Amino acid sequence: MPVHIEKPTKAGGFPSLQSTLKHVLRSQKTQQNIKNLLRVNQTDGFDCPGCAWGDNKAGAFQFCENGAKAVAWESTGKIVDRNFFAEYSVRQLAKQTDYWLEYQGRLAEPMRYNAATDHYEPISWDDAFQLIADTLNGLSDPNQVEFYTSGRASNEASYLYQLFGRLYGTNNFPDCSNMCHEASGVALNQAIGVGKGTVVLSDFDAAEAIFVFGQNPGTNHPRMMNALRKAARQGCKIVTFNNLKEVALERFASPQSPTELLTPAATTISHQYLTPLLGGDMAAIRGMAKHILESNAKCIDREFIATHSAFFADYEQSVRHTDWQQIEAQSGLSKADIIQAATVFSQSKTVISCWAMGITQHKHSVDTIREIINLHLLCGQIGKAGAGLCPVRGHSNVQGNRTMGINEKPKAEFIDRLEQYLGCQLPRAAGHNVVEALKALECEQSKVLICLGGNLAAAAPDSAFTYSAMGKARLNVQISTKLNRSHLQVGNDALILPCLGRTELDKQKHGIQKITVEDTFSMVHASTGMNDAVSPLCLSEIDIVARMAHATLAVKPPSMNATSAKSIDWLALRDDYSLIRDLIEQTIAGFEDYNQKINVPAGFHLTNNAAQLDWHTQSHKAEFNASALPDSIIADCSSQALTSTLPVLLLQSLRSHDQYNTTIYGMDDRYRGIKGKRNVLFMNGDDAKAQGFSDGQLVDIQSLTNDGKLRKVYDFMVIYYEIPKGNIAAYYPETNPLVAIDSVGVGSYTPTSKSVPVILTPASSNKINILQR
Ligand SMILES: Nc1nc2c(c(=O)[nH]1)N[C@H]1C(S)=C(S)[C@@H](COP(=O)(O)OP(=O)(O)OC[C@H]3O[C@@H](n4cnc5c(=O)[nH]c(N)nc54)[C@H](O)[C@@H]3O)O[C@H]1N2
Ligand SMILES: Nc1nc2c(c(=O)[nH]1)N[C@H]1C(S)=C(S)[C@@H](COP(=O)(O)OP(=O)(O)OC[C@H]3O[C@@H](n4cnc5c(=O)[nH]c(N)nc54)[C@H](O)[C@@H]3O)O[C@H]1N2
Ligand SMILES: [Mo]
Repeated sequence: MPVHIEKPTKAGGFPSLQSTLKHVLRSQKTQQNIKNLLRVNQTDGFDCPGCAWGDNKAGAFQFCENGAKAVAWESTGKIVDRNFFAEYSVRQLAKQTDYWLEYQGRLAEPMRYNAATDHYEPISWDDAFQLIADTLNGLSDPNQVEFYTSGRASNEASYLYQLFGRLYGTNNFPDCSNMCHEASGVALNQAIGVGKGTVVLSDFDAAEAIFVFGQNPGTNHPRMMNALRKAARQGCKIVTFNNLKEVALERFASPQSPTELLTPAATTISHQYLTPLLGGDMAAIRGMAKHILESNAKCIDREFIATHSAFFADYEQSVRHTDWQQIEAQSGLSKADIIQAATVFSQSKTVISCWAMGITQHKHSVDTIREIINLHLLCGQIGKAGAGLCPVRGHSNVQGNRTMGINEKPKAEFIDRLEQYLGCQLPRAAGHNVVEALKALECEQSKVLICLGGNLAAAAPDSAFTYSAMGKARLNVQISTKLNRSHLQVGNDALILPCLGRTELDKQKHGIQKITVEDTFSMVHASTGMNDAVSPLCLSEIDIVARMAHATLAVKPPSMNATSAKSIDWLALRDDYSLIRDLIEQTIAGFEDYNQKINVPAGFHLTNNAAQLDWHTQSHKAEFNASALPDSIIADCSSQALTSTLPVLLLQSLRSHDQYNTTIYGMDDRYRGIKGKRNVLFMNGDDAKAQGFSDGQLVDIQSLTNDGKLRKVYDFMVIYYEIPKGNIAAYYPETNPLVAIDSVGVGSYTPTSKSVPVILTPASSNKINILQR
């Protein structure tokens, strides 16, 4: 029977408000959450734990529907304590869905896994820290520990965490960025000498054109929709490149505009909407550059190229050698459409390009982002008001984490300054990223896993491999707010350390503490919680990290490599976070007068050299990249794809409107018309019919990889959908078992979760779904 999907004609509007209210009511703390929402992103309020988009702290509501879900999800009345864990064994919990696990409430006391009973049991905080210290100090090599970080940790927490890890002796800092915007950091660093975007929020007012590549802001950065809506209404031309027709990028109604809220009225967002094939953006952008060069368009900024750039001649030649046939075939777009987009680019005095996971999670992501940068350099579209590059970050402080040194490959200058201050040597060899960390755990070269937030088990690729790797850790330490699958990957010993969330008051010896975060525009500002802690046994992340460090490093000389290090008073830093900021000020460039500058409501901007046309690259210029287009998108991802007898489709794994990464808030995806289910497969009707699949039929999905291992998920419902032929889409994390651990981006090591070659078969009867077992 055909599946009836009701895709709305516009995004935002009244249903957004309804949904906000529904989630607030469900939190069981309605009054508090209404108060919470009024404090989101306000002066003296807390930073929204949703996404990393910036705001101007200008009064009015600064939250969106999905920010409200994130706040209400954290600020719930339900708790998970010793009674809960006495009731369920780990084996029983592992059979539950991700939604069920997190829905049980907030983790409320520290717990230790008992392998004999298969239950988590209470442990005192002191004993937990002692266990960590004893385990770490019993290892023969500091590189046997993996220090994972997810992007919600504050600047203060992540700074202390990296300091602890480095003084202990390792650069093993895998983080969520490795699975997210890593390719952006790599490409931007190579080309312009800084791994961050060059624009600020006000640039969106001054742009004549905005290009949005591979991003779904209606769901994942809803506050960005206000900037896009305002720009569109001012006549700015927005050009979207997205594999799917995402409704918010077509028509958006601001919940803050009475007419758009209450009538069918909405603002048309995209001037042009292109639907390239998965992984085909590099070809499309190359086509734009080719048209601009071939037509010798006026926008070519010869002066900028001569003064500020290197390797233009190589690039020009590479573009001339790329033929239109390959461009059209690989992008799936017509030459005419590409020329239309190129014309918007070339005729606009100021252009911003934004991008997110649709660009970064492919095999050739680094080259694709280099091509976006090439186009901007060609037309001098960087370092002036209204123009520049904007990788739109995901987690609310993921950019700040990197600034604070959460990086498995720290820059030499960063280590130099830390060493100078500390008076000791720190490790310099590159540590492990996420994929390397999992592999090291799997072969038992690494023995301990510590996670500052996040849900590595469900976020990482190749679930079977990841579960096995995490289960081999001698000790698995999870610092978390909610129960999730990472707590269930237990071998010998594991700890759940419950922490405060953003919304909660953080009281320490020296009073109520604020923390700081950095948004996607490099604005650093303060955040203060307002609710009482969900349980007196929850500690702040900073407290937990400081006490781990204190317990571990007190008995040994700091760092197994270090000699006469300045001693760090971890507990004093924990008592007064302004002392951590003083330490940051002394050891990281750009944080002068840190404590004073965060008293300003909107905070302060970290200097971006590239935005000032100061290029910290090898050549001291902005560098063009002359890579040729990949030979083939599918075959580059899997050699098996060439010999398959069944049609090979390319799968992207993406987010629904009701989830935050591995946190599932509900079963709907309103903007795509999906209700009550997540095991759906968006498929072109012609592709489906060619294989005899009817709308609503259940199929199994098997990925084609290089190692020949069977990776399969079961019972996905085919939904006939507007998507380019040859491409399919399904939700993450349900499709993570399909992404092979070795399938990573060139130069970025990011799992290629937006290009997974797969084959489909009618649903079979014998299935063992790896996700819940
Ligand atoms: N509510 C909510 N907010 C979030 C998150 C969340 O899960 N929920 N996650 C946060 C995090 S960590 C991140 S990184 C961001 C993620 O934000 P997004 O990057 O918007 O996240 P995805 O859902 O992965 O969406 C990818 C988009 O790219 C498109 N796409 C996929 N492949 C291609 C391609 O090859 N070419 C083109 N042109 N388009 C493509 C997809 O159709 C989809 O619209 O959001 C952050 N904000
Ligand atoms: N197939 C596929 N895989 C992907 C992606 C994809 O698009 N497709 N996207 C990738 C991306 S972009 C990312 S960023 C990663 C996400 O990877 P992670 O950042 O590791 O995962 P999250 O789901 O954001 O983590 C959710 C958990 O964080 C904890 N938490 C929430 N708030 C706090 C807090 O304030 N403090 C602490 N300590 N813990 C907290 C809760 O316990 C919750 O269960 O997944 C990646 N994996
Ligand atoms: Mo992300």
